Amino acid sequence: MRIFSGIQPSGIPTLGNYLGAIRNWAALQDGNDCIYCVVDLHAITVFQDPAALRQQTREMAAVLLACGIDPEKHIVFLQSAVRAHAQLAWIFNCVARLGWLNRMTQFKDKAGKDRENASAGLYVYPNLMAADIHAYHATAVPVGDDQRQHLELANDIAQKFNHDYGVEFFPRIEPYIMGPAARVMSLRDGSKKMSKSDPSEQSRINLNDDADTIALKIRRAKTDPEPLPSEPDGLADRPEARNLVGIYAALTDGDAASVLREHGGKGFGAFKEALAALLVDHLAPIADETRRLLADPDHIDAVLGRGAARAAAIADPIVAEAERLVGFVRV
Ligand code: AQP
Repeated sequence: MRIFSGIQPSGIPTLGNYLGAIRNWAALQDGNDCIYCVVDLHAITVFQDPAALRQQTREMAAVLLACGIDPEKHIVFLQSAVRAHAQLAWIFNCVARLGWLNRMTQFKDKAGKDRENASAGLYVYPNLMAADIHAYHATAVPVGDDQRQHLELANDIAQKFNHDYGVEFFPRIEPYIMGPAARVMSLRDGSKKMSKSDPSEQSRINLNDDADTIALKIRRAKTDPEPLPSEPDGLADRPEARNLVGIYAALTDGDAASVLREHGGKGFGAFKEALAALLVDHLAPIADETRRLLADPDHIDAVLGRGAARAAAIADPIVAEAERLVGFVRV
């Protein structure tokens, strides 16, 4: 099975990125052929300061390596270094229908009320994402729950391409949405997902937060006055409590029931302390290793350079064939 997934270097990766995606990427390496991409073309759909983008891009690559992704057995690279992504995205811009893009909830969330001022890139973001995956004929895509709709669109695009050109060229892809924390929510608002670009620093745990910062953010996380219920049903109308229990479950490889067997009936004070300790245990080694890797940016660049060459060797012939099917003349 060929696996593809990507992450935007649009800030410091969060606990949501880790539990919803990166941790699963690492786990899927055994027995699969994995291609993991830092999607910098996607990041600039919202303005990024160039110096900050360069820094965030290397940081994101370092985090992936620190989380155990093996760039020798698998492929880790930067999206902008492999031209095939943008080339196929243009073809997909001409295959996808406006009506399909109009239904994308991520665009609505990110553009907010000021739609007229959003970049055209943000609007066609899902077409580029479809190209990222189909340029490798990948069939499995590990993502957080927020990306489910984009993957359905990627399948619609492939199906329409195959139909329009009378071929069976792009395969169907399956989302891999794994674990009890496939959608980690903001620590300040249980109805909003945790995001690296949320203006509120208190809304998220960053993978480079130190122990004191993690403990403080968890202590300040929004909750309600009731103690924790003893059964998962009792979390139904309590999004903030459900979120913290989901994070605890993911970190202990359990589920809401196992967490509530241990902590049900207790107040949030003790539970938050236990959760903060678990988070520090998990995240401190990643932060230490990320710092160590970042001390040698030439090594990171060399890893990414080798990854890009190997990625292009797979994607270029696939995209060249898509261009031939469309009818482009090569002389
Ligand atoms: N809160 C989340 N819970 C679970 N999974 C999440 N992912 C993102 N947020 C959560 C998953 O992380 C992967 C990489 O995401 P991305 O960086 O490509 O884009 P995103 O989904 O838009 O993530 P952010 O953190 O919200 O970034 P910004 O703030 O820049 O938009 C994806 O698999 C995603 O599902």
